[in-house]
Amino acid sequence: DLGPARTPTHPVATAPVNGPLFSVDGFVKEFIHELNTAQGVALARSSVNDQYLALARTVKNYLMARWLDTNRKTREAKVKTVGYLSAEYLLGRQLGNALLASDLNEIADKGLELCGLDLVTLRNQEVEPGLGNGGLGRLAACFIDSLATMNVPCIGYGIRYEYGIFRQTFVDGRQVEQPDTWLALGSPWEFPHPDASVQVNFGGHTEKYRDADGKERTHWLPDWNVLGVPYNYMVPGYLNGRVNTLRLWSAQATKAFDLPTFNAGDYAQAVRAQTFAENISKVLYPEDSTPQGKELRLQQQYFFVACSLRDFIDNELEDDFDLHHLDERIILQLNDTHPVIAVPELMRILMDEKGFDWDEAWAVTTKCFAYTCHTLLPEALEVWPTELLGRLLPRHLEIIYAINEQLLEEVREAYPGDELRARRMSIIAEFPERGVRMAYLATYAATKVNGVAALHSQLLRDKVLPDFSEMWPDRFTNVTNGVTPRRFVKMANPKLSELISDTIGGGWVTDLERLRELEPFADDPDFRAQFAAAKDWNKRRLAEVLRKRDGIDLPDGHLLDVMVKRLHEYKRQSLKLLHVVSLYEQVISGKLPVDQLTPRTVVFGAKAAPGYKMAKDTIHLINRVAATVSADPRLEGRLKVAFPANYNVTLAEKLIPAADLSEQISLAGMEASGTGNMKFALNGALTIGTDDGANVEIRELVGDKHFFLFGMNEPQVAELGAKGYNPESYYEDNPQLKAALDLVLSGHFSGGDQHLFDAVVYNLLNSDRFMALADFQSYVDAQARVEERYADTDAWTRSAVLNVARSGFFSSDRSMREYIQRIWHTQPMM
Ligand code: NTF
Repeated sequence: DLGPARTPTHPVATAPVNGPLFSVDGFVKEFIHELNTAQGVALARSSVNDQYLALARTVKNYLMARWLDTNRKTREAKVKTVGYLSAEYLLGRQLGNALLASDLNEIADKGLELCGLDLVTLRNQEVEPGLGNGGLGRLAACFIDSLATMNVPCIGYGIRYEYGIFRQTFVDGRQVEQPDTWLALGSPWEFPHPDASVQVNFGGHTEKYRDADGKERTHWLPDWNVLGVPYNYMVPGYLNGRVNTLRLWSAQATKAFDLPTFNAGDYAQAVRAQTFAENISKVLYPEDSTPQGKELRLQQQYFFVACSLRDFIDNELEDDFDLHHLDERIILQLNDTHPVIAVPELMRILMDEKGFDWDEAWAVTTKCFAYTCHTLLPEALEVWPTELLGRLLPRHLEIIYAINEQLLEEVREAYPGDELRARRMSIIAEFPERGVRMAYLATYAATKVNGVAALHSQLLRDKVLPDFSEMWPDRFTNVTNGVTPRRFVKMANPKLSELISDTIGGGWVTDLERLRELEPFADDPDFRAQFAAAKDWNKRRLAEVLRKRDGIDLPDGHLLDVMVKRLHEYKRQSLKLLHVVSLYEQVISGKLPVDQLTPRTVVFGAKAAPGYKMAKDTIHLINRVAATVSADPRLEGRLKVAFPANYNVTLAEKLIPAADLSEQISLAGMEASGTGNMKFALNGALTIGTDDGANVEIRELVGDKHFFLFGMNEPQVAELGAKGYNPESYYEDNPQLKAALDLVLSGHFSGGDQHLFDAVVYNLLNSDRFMALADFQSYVDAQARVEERYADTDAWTRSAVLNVARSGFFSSDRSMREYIQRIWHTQPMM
């Protein structure tokens, strides 16, 4: 047992080895130096952006010596490293985390004050790097934070998108996407190393030849290539002196431009190759859970994976390292199927470049990869058409075919005569077109395959990969997701953190199970009062943010009911909306006296994939309902709906600590895990949720009494589906549901237009793939229980305290410990 993350040896470990002096004076000196020399301005003439950049560089300078030290020690120790391969890292702002990790908050605060500046203002200047879509990318960011804090060597590999997840704006209530120009004002956190660029090849064909020993070998003759330029980012551990690396790749043309063509006057043609190459890392694909099989996306995937393998083999290992032992030095974690092309790439390197035989190469490859699946939706499992894959990566397609032959041979041997099974398990799908099932390829090649919550891992075995789990049961395991307590409690919720530390000491930040020690204080009225005061402070802080950022007024004293996550039908924002519409309808129709309504503000935050029509229509409807309900005097300010645009990590850090109620209402069996659910519980919100994903584990831990469960469970969903689901019957049989839907159909929220929201409403009435109508009554009933508990302030706060005290399990440190012990077999460094 590795035990908890190492406790900080502060202040010794935080004292810089070679950096600026760890004092207010030392800090000010460094800051002014950065302002003058890197920004080239005097303090008196500097802009807030100058000041922010100088501050960021100052903090970076403090971390620098530790980073270099970490790199040197890790190299010398020749230990096994985690190579986390992820197409997304949703990092959030860097400054606050860097200050926290290096214990510089107080010094920076005082130092800046001496300069007449304000730390909060400078922190707000930072544009977050939004290099991910949602949970999958944020999970990667939490994991690398935990590994650094636990002293585990890790390199995060990914793509330096020039444009991250789009900036969402609303125009007349509809989502309009703007490019995310996160690099425009400068990016002080990155270190480009053009000198360490690597070449990545594409296209062309393969040829067979005989090597010196007369063995037949293959050789790829690509017809175009690009350069991958590494950009390094620091990943500082919390107060432990370790700084790991996140290495993101940017694509560049191998040749800047074609001089003869330029001289001949065809400027556009002269830079064509450059534009083409740079497109590869230009923009993050904005689809969450539903990938688009676009050629550029496959280019991105191969690009970053090829760069990363090359980098590790050529630059991180010693020159004379024997690659037969590669697994002693790296475990490559595949974050979903996006990096799975790394499997044939490693086979290609070992065979075509290093002269390994097939069996030798396969033996090494299968020890070096582990695969995490993050979904259950069939449409989210990537299948690359062989036509496309063969055109872009001909050698890799050959290798994949050979891997598949070997797989099918194994299957036929294990299950003689079961040709159907062989066909089911084939990595190559034949319908609707010939394609490579990346999840099957990953599962066959990996040492371990894991889902991200207990229920999800079970369904993964039983429903998504049943044949594989039957054949290789030991390969499958579960690691329930977690979130970093540094960013999402300590940093985002300073008042609660202070209260916790005052009560049980500060050790919880790296040993989150210690929150258990808070349990007895749930019955202490004094503690509860302080706990409630922290929540109030967070609400006031949120109110200020929303007023400035969105012009939204948050009423005082309301139950703050929050649903923030990507907009997806399976997550059922429409179910939440139906509840709101129903409350509103009951008041305006006189069925419910307004003074019986629990004063409530419902906050939505959600981006829709730009091409996802139903999701965008749902956003439009939410905005129209928000405008109508919030403006209706009959509600006497007792019900308000707010939908701040552009929900991102930065907003999450303000919203989550302020929330009373956390909405986790996906149809059972659809949400792989969820991680927002964990963040809310850890910040003292109560959950209203289905028996889905990690909700199941949250409820088990916090206790039924402190969790508002509703809806069908997964077997019931399966049963209803099998029986034949008829959403309209729920509409006909439930007057409250009918009235809510009829109000939308009447044009009440659309200025009399009775058809504006037909797509949303008739989708629910006629198809309702995610059974929102079936769960409506149960949801409404659960909301009534929420109101009852909320009316009893002491009981509510008691439940909230117990949610915090019992959620320590959901630290990403614990997730990492499980990966280390059951999957990676790596060691922390001392
Ligand atoms: C997401 N998957 C799941 O939808 C979430 O439930 C889960 O918490 C996160 O992964 C992290 O594990 C995806 O985004 C994707 F792309 F895999 F569908």
